Amino acid sequence: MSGRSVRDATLDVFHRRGLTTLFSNPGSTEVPFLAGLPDDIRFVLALHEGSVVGMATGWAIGKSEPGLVVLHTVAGLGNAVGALATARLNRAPLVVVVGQQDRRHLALEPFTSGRLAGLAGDYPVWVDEPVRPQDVPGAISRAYHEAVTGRGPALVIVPMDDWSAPAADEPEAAPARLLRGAGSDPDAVAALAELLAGASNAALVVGALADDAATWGALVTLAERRALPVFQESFGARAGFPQDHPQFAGHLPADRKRLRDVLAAHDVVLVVGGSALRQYPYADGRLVAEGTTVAVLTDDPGEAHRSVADLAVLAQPAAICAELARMLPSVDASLSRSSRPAAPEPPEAGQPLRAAHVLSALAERLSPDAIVVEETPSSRPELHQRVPARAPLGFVSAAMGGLGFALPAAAGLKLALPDRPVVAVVGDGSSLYSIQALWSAVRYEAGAVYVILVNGGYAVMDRLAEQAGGEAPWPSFRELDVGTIAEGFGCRVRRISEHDELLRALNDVIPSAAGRREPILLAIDVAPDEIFAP
Ligand SMILES: Cc1ncc(C[n+]2csc(CCOP(=O)(O)OP(=O)(O)O)c2C)c(N)n1
Ligand SMILES: [Mg+2]
Repeated sequence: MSGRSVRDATLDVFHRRGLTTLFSNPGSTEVPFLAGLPDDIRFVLALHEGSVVGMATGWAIGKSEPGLVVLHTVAGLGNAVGALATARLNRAPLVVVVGQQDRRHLALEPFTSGRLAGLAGDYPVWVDEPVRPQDVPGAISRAYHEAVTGRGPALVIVPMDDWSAPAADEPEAAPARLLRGAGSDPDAVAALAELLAGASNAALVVGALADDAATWGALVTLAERRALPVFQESFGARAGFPQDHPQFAGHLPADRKRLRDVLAAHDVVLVVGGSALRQYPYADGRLVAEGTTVAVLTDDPGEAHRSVADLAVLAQPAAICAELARMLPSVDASLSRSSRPAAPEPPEAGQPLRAAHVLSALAERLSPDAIVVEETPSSRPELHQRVPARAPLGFVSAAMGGLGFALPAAAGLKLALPDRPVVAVVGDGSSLYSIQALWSAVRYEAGAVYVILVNGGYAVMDRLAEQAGGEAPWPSFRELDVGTIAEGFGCRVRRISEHDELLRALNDVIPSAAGRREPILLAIDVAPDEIFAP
């Protein structure tokens, strides 16, 4: 034995792996680890575990490396499950340490003990209950690798007495350094090249896994060289292509009928960094017209395996696309650029603002490197039309639609990337699921701009109820004052209901958003959208 404790050895792991920002909401079972935390580990408190994990998820997405989370036994992990599922679907690597009661009386099921291993279901990429206290540091090192490889939360459950146990003087069961292959396989390139070369009118569809600088670069070259239109998958969590590029052809519809229509002209569809093909409301029939060949290129096994495709290639998209662009001859063709809707006229006197006013005025002022975090269900299609993602991370949203992601994730993104403007566009209903994240944003100087579209209710749910032909039993909440709630958490608020106020506020806030350290919430009264057809 080395004279060091399991806690000492774990802190070494944190330092070696760069896990030096720790997102948490602590409880008694975590006190033995957290009390007296060294100064070089930055502790970030969030006031609900959904916000803890949401912030860490934003941080991990922004940094492209694991975020560190410490959760409090059953109650903490239980509160975090939805956010952990979102982290998994958003492919955010997280190392999650979950506290547990003292090993020595777990058999007696004391207060705050719990059955933790299965609580988050299938969503963690790895769950470990180390057999001995001495295995904890190695398990956390392994969790780091598991989180990156599996792209999601890796959980290590640690009984509270483990921290003071003596560390073992033995190597960890995890490699010090792990390299992942990123080369392009010649057979895969050849198969895709043959498909594209033989097509008379091919198209690309990009998914969330194409959202990195290398893949954007390779896709731009490929699309330009082959004159390929590029569609964004529907309901993706990230943008896979610059949406202001002439080859960008828009977001695909979220139902099969309209999807078939949009893709009808294309004999080959190559999906890059996504599955074939992501949808939202169910509709009958095929995804694409008969005779259309569908290929998928992704490094996510699940995405490759579930695709309705003639060919799926499980490989790194960036390397393969760069190679395809290099080897395929260039094609001359002019493409008609998909046009963006013109800014709407300001509302007549006495008429309310609409989401379109806010989104087009926002888009005019956003710098190209802005990170837009979307959680505005009824106006998401409008946001796609009016606010193009122009740089990697230009668009971020919750991959499976769980509300409560945007507020904490925007704070985490801003902490990770303090020099980029971070603007969260959030529905009033959505804002309430993790509203306490505003306190953390203020406390830790995460200067995100929160644009809240206050339409007084769950507009999207109301539209869906209309489409279902029944009356919505849920009420609206016009009287609910998000601004006052935000002020209660110490957040600066501007309330807006007129067009000139809107422009003034955006002029004051958006051009300087990159340098903000203090979050601000713009509570903007808008009329509910009347149509929802994503
Ligand atoms: C955690 C969670 N609970 C419930 C839902 C279902 N849901 C989807 S959209 C929505 C309403 C959103 O309201 P708001 O943010 O005000 O947006 P609006 O529809 O008004 O644009 C609800 C309740 C969900 N997606 N996630
Ligand atoms: Mg609403």
